[in-house]
Amino acid sequence: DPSSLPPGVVLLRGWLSIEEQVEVIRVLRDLGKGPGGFYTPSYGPGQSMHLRMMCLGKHWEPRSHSYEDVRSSHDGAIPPMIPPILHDACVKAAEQCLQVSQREQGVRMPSISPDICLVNYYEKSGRLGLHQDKDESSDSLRQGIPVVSFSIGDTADFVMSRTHDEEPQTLQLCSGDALVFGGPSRMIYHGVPKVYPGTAPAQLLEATGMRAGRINLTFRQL
Ligand code: MD5
Ligand code: FE
Repeated sequence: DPSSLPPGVVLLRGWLSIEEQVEVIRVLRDLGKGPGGFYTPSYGPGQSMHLRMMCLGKHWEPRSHSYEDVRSSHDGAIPPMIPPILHDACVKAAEQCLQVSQREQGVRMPSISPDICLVNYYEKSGRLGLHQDKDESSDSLRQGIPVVSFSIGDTADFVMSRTHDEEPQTLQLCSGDALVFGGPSRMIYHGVPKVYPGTAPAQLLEATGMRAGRINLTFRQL
């Protein structure tokens, strides 16, 4: 029930067609061949994240919770630019979500001009603990500039809660879904406790040769 989502959170089920999802996978594969491809981020010794990541536009540095021009704690690679096709898909999804949130939730959110796209790759046991996205500028956070995300591949449980103690609300994110968080929900706690292997659309696997796993793209304005 989308009307039960917190104000500023909008879910567009099946926003990306299978053809668009296939194109995104192709673009990411090409980028992954060069420097700046997928790696396992780590907060420090013995503190690796349970996913692989590729940063586009900027590097997100877990050790300092900051954005940098190079992968300083990893290999010094410079992140690839955000390809125009992904940039445009982000802006288009955001525009639709802003309309929906204004109409259905009475919430006004600014648009987004994305500076970074984090690509998270979750394998079978991939997960992401409960956290807030708060490494962007105080201006960006204060204005509630939304974060836009696209899910591709296996279905995942996604949890969110307004405070650390409240019982989280669980949602399933499926291949092609777009999720936007902004306005009063920009600082909401969220995480990905579980992915369901083997749930990706057969057409996507056939067209890409993609194996099990979930890809999530999040776009942010710094
Ligand atoms: C994911 N990614 O599925 C998750 C959630 C991340 C991250 O949380 O920080 O890379 S995608 C939905 C999302 C994205 C950004 C912010 C919020 C939710 N939020 O503020 O709740 O890989
Ligand atoms: Fe996050």
